[in-house]
Amino acid sequence: MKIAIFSDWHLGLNFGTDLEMDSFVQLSEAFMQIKEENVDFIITCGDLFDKTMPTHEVYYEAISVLNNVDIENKINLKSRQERKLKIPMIGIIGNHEFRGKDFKSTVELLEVMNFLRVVHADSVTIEKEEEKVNVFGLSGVPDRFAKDILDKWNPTPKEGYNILLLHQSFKEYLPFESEEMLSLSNLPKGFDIIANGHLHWKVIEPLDEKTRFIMSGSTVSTQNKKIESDTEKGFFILDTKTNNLDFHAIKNTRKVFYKDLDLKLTTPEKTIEIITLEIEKLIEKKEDKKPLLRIRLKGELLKGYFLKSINLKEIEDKYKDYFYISFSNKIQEQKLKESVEKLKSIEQNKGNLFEISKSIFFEQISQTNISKDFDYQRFFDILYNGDLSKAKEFILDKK
Ligand SMILES: [Mn+2]
Repeated sequence: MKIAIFSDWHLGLNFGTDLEMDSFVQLSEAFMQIKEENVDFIITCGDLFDKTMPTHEVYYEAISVLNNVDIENKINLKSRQERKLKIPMIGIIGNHEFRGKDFKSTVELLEVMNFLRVVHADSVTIEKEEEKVNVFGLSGVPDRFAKDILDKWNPTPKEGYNILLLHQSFKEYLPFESEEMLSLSNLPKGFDIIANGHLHWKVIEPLDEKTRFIMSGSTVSTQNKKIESDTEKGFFILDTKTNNLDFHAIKNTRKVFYKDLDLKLTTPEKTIEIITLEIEKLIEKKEDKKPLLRIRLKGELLKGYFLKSINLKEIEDKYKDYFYISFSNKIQEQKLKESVEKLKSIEQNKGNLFEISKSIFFEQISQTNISKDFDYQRFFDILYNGDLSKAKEFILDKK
């Protein structure tokens, strides 16, 4: 059988902005490409919608896209309510849709409209001619429970080709270590394909002789992450007879540029200059659709300069005809950094609190326009003793 494997459509992403139709347009384009591939059914690994409770406008666009999908249900795939589906599609619920077990999710709403079959801690078997494909699915669960739930459910491959759908974080793909997250080594054995959603970039990783772990990634660009900007948006086509797995990039997607700028001891003017230079270099590359430009800033401002002087809005406005620019600004002020370090040293040396507060006080007050012969030491002592009326008198007297 031929199967299209998707994840993370995030329908309704950026709704209410210029980019509001991207999630729908790119998914429609993907469905058109699938039509030519003559697939038997579609798999989707969660996060079909971006918001837990989308607006009617988002539903309207989503249902319009699904109504236009032209893939005949030749395999007689039915929903859990035993109704024949309009699209032969199997899916799980992602973290973006989960509302608690007492509530219906958007994916279950699509199921009751006969657009897909939901599998949660369950499996469904598709038969066509001599072939059997078993699709097992577990909707996205909180990472700290994932291992226990998976162990308890203990999905066991059956006769035929076996696919497992998940929507979880995996240690191997995230920069931060967390004991709570699943690791590839926790995955059950014996499956042909384990398809995961949740992480928005493409991955194919052979786990052993038999099993391949795959992530299709999102069909629309969602995050200011280099890894997401580096891989194409698309879906897999799996042929269970040949075990062939091909990634298909979606055509006409909006291009994403990504710039990582590490600025060592800079000024606000220099920062703006460097960003402008980088943007000017990209303007040369003409694109059909106005591209996204994601800029990540790191580094440190020279002493005496402040973050509020870096006017990023000005840059966004200046280049708004060329790019949709979004910034992630991790530049630090010296002041801020020093204060953080001082606080750290207070933590380590609580006995010295008096001296540290005194030195912070002197430093701050020396930057004001109080006259040079002002007796900081005495003023500090008055404040330290909590005599505010005397402190006020002391200042008024000095004026
Ligand atoms: Mn997602």
